Amino acid sequence: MVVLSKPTIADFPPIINCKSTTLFPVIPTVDLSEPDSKHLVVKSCEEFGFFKVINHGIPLELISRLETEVIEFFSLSLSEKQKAGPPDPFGYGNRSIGPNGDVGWVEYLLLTMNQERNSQKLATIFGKYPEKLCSALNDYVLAVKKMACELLELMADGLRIKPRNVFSKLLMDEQSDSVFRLNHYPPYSELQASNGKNMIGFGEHTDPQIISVLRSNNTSGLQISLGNGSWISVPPDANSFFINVGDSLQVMTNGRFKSVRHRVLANSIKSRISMIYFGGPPLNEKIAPLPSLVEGKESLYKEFTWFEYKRSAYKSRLGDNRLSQFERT
Ligand code: GA4
Repeated sequence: MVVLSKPTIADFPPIINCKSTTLFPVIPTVDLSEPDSKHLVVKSCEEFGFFKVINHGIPLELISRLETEVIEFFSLSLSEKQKAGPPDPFGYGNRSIGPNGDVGWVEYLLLTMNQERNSQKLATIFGKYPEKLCSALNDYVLAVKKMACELLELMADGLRIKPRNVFSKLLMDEQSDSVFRLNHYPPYSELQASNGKNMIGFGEHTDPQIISVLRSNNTSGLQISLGNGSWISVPPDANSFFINVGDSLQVMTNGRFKSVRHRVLANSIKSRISMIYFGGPPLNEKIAPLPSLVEGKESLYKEFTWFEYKRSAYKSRLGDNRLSQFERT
């Protein structure tokens, strides 16, 4: 078994008091082998902006092949990994998240969907074309993107929007600005967090894109906000995927779907590994509420391009409400 080393994290990580956390009563669970899952998909996106997918058809072998490579990557020495950093925004990052001072108990690899650029970065570590990692990545991302498109089509169907590829075409576009993230949350010793408080792995935020597809190993940590100050811990399930509605989908559905606020708490005993595909539109794509979802109501958001939204996101702090400046007043 490969033992993951802890990243060198010099000063104190963020710590929070987590009194108001509960276990998810029942996680909305969408069975993709069920012919009529679109209603549950829509209901979950409206209520939580979050659901779990089972019977997804993605071979577990494909997932574990990538996970093995990822564990091997994070087991390298810090100086080796740092050769693929700093994340600008792509590459290896340790503790620091984004360009504006956010920190977490996490190390990660942020990758573009441009395979050429990824392999150039990774080649700096592996000394040659990092074939095994890149091929596992390609196969995984292809499968997960296909599932994300299937889900987006179920959403359009469930909302009775035509054409049903109105969302999925944005991910299928050659210019789609999608991102892939590999996170390693090392265990922290109880001593590092004081008074039984929890250490923040990845601070609360919403995802800017359309849809996020997360898969983690069997270590807990993910929490979802209910919007009333309470947080719900999501029991891990390594054989399933978890779906987040992103800010762009909230806008396109004129606020009907909720971009879910979420965070990750680090675990004191076990490493958590997560892999997330963030499906985004092309940079020049105009994001605005779909006319059929505005009919008879007011449009809640101004139109913006994905490029404009991203530019403002990279000026923000992780926990900021990035959509507020695009709301119609
Ligand atoms: C949150 C969702 C994705 O992980 C991410 C993150 C990005 C980064 O880590 O570079 C951001 C964050 C995320 C939103 C605000 C900005 C940008 C860090 C940050 C402070 C890759 C993304 O697309 O947006």
